[in-house]
Amino acid sequence: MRQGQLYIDGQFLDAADGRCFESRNPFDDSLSGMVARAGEADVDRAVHAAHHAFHQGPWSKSTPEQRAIILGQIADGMKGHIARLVRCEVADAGATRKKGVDDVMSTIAFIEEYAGIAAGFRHERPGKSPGGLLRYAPVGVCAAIIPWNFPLKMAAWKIAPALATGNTVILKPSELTPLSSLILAEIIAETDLPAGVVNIVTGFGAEAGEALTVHPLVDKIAFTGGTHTGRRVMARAAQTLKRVTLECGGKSANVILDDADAEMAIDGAVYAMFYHAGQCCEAGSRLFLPGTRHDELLERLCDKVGRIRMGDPALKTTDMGPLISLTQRDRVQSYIGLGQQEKARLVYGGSPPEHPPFDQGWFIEPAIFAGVRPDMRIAREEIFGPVLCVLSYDNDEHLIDMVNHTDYGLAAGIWGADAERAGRLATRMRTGTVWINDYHRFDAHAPFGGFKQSGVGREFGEEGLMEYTETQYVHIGQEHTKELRGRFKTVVPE
Ligand code: TXE
Repeated sequence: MRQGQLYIDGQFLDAADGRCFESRNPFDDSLSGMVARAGEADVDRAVHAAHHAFHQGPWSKSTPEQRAIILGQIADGMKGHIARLVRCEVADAGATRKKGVDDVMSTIAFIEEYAGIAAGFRHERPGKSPGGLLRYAPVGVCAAIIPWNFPLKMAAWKIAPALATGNTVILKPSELTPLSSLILAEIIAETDLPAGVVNIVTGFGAEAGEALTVHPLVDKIAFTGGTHTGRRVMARAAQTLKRVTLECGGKSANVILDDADAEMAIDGAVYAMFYHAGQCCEAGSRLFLPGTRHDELLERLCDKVGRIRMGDPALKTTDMGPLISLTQRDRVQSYIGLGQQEKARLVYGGSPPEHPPFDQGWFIEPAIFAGVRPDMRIAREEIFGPVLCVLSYDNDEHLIDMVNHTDYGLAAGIWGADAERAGRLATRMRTGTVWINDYHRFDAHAPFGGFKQSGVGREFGEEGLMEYTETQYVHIGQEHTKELRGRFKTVVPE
């Protein structure tokens, strides 16, 4: 079992009031760690450390190259702890071994990619008006609040762009999955990053999370989590007009066109929905089948889902592990009951297996509902578990109406042979991402985020980086151009 402390101002500390909390393994409810429970006083201390490091320390004035070196050191440090990090994501977050390995390796690759992005970031650029130049200054103290479905990945998705642009950070991982962030703290402590630039506080949303959202010295909140929580975070952050980026829920459409290769499309649909037991914000949880091929594709789908191997996430052979918590399983089960009440047809699974080894943890069989209509609650609300809603469409107009009939707008998938038609449909979808003949594809250069109530702002790409900067316009009167050339030499012409 791991013991974890808070990481504040370069030091490992207990909570000021000495409190701890348990982190448990969702496979068998065993204890996976005991960690410090940050309260308001600890958050205040971490924020002051980040504020001091930003305003008094060298970090915010460092060059892009220096930032890239530190990001490289973090990635290299992680390479020395790969097996440990994978074990941690499996035991603490219920990731299958395959997902755990993918999470750790892709996190390392992502940070390395960001080191390159940091090195190439042009924080001073010529403006369009004469004598004008644009500076992209760091926002300041950034609080990153992250969920439990991709704990290590999401920590990196927030910390890397924040550091690449010269900010300081307080990371609050989910109370359900605090352990990989603490390994990350150990790794960061070994780098040359100045104390106080990254601080990690483990604790609960209602305590540590809330304290961050209203702290006057926090300049930006970068949040990933449920839409309901996102709304509350934004409302509280509004008291001090913090910059806020939110990556919230989704009810993403995955569309199979009538000319699609059935095998590829059904494989894609199963991957889009059931990866990590459906606990992905971008999960393809509404599957649209053409009326003309509905029965054939549904049969293939049930057959394919029947081959998902549910089991101990630590085993290499397991495809699907448990849900994160009993609360989450109860929530998913209640939606399965609701779907039946709404008269959708449960054509596959949906029960919690009660025999060993499943009886100690938070398992539920994958479920498929057919005959789903767009106005049903199971088609409109995020379930965040392995429950797929299948809808049938008559033509492209009918399809687009239903795809966009949702409060969410995170992602969508299209499977088909006619690229021109798929591209045309993509432009009519009100979502931040559209994957054509692919799904769950993330890239440090590809902006990701939601239309509508799926979020505010973008992560990744130039757009994502800009979310961690403030634009400063500097005008240089003609008579001073010469003196200032030295200071702004990258952009003031000779
Ligand atoms: O997430 P929360 P929960 C969705 C999904 C899921 C639902 C609830 O539908 O069923 O949200 O999950 C912190 N102020 N997603 O309750 O509450 C919390 O400690 C500040 C989608 O577990 O959103 C954690 O660190 N912070 C999502 C983080 O917010 C607060 C992934 C996320 O927790 C807070 C997870 C508060 N008042 C759930 N309350 C996605 N987009 O991937 C909580 N937190």
